[in-house]
Amino acid sequence: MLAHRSLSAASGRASRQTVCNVYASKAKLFDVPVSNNGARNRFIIRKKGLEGQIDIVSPQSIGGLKSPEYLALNPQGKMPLLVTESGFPLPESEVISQYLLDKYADHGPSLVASTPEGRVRASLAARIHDVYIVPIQGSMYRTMDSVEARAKQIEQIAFQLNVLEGIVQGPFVAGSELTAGDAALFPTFVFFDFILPTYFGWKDVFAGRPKLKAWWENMKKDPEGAKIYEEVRGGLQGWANNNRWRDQGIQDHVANTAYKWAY
Ligand SMILES: N[C@@H](CCC(=O)N[C@@H](CS)C(=O)NCC(=O)O)C(=O)O
Repeated sequence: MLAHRSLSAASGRASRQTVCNVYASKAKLFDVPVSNNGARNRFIIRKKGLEGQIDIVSPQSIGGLKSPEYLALNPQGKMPLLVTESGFPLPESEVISQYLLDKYADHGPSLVASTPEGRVRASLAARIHDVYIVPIQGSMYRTMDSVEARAKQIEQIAFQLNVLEGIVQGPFVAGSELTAGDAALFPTFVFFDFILPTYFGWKDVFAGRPKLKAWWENMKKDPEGAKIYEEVRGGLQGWANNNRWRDQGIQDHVANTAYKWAY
């Protein structure tokens, strides 16, 4: 039974005792390995050494993203979702990241830049990612009715890569310090790096984008970055093994040479 349910049911002394026990429970991040949004939280959890405080569990453990129990916690039916140790259900990966940095500020590296300029660069990168990239990332791997809409969104991904090239300072997003901005971008770049060359004919996602290229190589060398790379890429490889790009009609779309696919 999840904590907030017990909370709403709580009344009287005996129930308050139950609440105390529930309050003592460990925080849970609902997520799966291939989830790029959740991977930014997994990166932060590991980087800050919070595995003892937060369990990472699959939404399937409570029936899946669209189950009544999960929807009661996150009506959007999306992951990641953090249920804090006090039972508060917190969706939205960037909000979760900021909560982790705040709540566990004294635990491990801060992952917050030491200057206003560094901090704003990190939050700008995360915002560009969330506002302009996440809504169209499905064009790389989901079924879409319109070949034209898919082609436009792939072009838009190329444009947003150029925008990010102008934001990343190097060697990390915010300069010399690793921040939540790096955590936000890196897992989605695992998608770009795997999918765009394999299924859309891109030669190299980083061609003409030297800052992103240096940042990418740097992030892959980071131990927690390497783990995220393996998890997300492993999930994408699983999709490939199941012929996802054929079965979702993506390969048929890309075969249409009236549209440009590679940038
Ligand atoms: N803005 C949300 C996006 C969450 C999102 O789209 N999550 C994906 C996985 S990375 C998901 O749950 N997809 C399943 C679905 O939409 O049914 C966030 O940053 O957490």
